[in-house]
Amino acid sequence: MRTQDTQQKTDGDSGRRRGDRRTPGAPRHPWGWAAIVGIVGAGVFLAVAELVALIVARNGSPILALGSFVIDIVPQWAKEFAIATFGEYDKIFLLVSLGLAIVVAAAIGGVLQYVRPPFGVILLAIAGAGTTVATVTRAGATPLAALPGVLGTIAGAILLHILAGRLRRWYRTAHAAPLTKAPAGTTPGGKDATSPARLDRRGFLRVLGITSAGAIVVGVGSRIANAATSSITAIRNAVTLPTPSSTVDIPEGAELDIDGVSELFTPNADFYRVDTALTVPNVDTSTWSLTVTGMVDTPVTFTFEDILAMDLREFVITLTCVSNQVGGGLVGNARWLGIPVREILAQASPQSGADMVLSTSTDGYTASTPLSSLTDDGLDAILAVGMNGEPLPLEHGFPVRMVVPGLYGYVSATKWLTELKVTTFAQDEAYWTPRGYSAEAPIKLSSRVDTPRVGKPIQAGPVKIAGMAWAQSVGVEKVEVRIDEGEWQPATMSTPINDDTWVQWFLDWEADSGTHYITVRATDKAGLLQEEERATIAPNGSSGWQRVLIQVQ
Ligand SMILES: Nc1nc2c(c(=O)[nH]1)N[C@H]1C(S)=C(S)[C@@H](COP(=O)(O)O)O[C@H]1N2
Ligand SMILES: [Mo]
Repeated sequence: MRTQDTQQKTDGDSGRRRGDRRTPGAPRHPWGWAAIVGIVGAGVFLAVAELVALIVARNGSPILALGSFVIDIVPQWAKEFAIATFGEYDKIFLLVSLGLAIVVAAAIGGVLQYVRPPFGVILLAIAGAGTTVATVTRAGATPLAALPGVLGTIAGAILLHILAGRLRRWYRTAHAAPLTKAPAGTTPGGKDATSPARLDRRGFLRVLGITSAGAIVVGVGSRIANAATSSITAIRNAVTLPTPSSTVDIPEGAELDIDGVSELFTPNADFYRVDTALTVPNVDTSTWSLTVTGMVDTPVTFTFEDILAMDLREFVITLTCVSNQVGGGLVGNARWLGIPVREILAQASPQSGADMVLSTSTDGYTASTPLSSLTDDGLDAILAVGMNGEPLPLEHGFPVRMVVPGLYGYVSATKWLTELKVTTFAQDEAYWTPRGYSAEAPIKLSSRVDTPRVGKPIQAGPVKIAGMAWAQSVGVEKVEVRIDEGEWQPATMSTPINDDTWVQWFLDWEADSGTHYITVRATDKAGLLQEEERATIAPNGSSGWQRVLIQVQ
């Protein structure tokens, strides 16, 4: 057995007092470490909260909510003092004070958790709950704004518990070490890296190091990403769309007044979103440009200002995703403000031999659209800057996207558009082409039932069966409904706005109690009857008549 003395003599790295019962690897200042543990726990809380805020609730950043909350409750004299003393730096003063307060509180929490578990965790939970309340009570906060605070608190509490536990173990082993026999083959004096105390120290420091580094990277990264988006939101809010030089007439009877049927114009907030972007691309209009390249006589580049200065018109086009299942909701209709792509292409003079335009997004996504679909005089394929009277929402392609009537979104509706390359199908391939989807994909004529719904029993008596039908670029000629195995009955259609938009339809039905099947099918203006046979979404869109099972009570 080693003696205390030998150990001390041979341990060169500590310079401890003689008679000190600590052994190599023992924490000199457990309080200091405990405080650091608390600060790292709080850091994890904030980092996770920022990450969750970035993903689900942009306005749910606890640190900013806390800052705003403090601004709201600070008495007037303190505000005036801050402004008088720090002038325009008063917000920075606030944030720095808030930061210091958090650090001090977190350090106390760490020490508490070290000496009297679980009081540190309890303190953190109280702080987390307070922060969450501050976040969800802010103006404009959604219920989702509670998630960052809640998940952050859970993550912080777990980390605090683990780290304090490891610190305690390290401290205990270190004190017990003199009584522990060193494993055979180890050098005296605890220089040996495998002494229990050193192992515990290493374990503690490793977890501490990884979590603090992780918290800094995740927290700072998320906050920056969130702030960048907020600044793009500000840029978007500052965009004034020009008045369209022509608008689309909405005919009488274009919209039916029936409960449960989809609105004729899909509100932007409800519009389906489909893309490969993990986070919504943030495109700054001042640096954005659109280039027309490839097989053209004169490549041209447009700025956002250039586009806004063009002869922008209003178009109503219904967009559809190839991934829409029979009866599904990946369809939406909007009033777009834009300019026909053919007018943009004309400025670059496409060369003969080209048959495709490869559109590229700022995030590298590409779509291949037949050149003819973009240049055809009878088809208004557009570059859109506005959607239902607003600049494009960030998720829907701000500042500029394509919208092509009659083609599925993946081969035409490139969002965050930045390049149009005039080329050939033989030479270039779009994002989805090598991934099992057709290079060319016209939207399949389709219809769906919106009401009544599966799983929502209805009362016997008069019922309005209603839904939507679309056959973009061709137009819907008729919609028919069949109850059970009865005759096909013609449904009444809303007056179509144009051939590029969907229509609503309804059928009056005297429902008798029991179980019934409602089947719907449409016919387009070219005389084509909707395909009865079911097809999967790959490679070029689903098909089949929707048949819904209804319970009548
Ligand atoms: N940049 C980019 N644009 C894109 C996509 C994408 O993944 N990235 N997806 C496309 C697909 S598959 C569809 S259906 C439409 C959907 O447009 P929305 O999200 O505005 O409804 O966008 C198209 N444009
Ligand atoms: Mo899609």
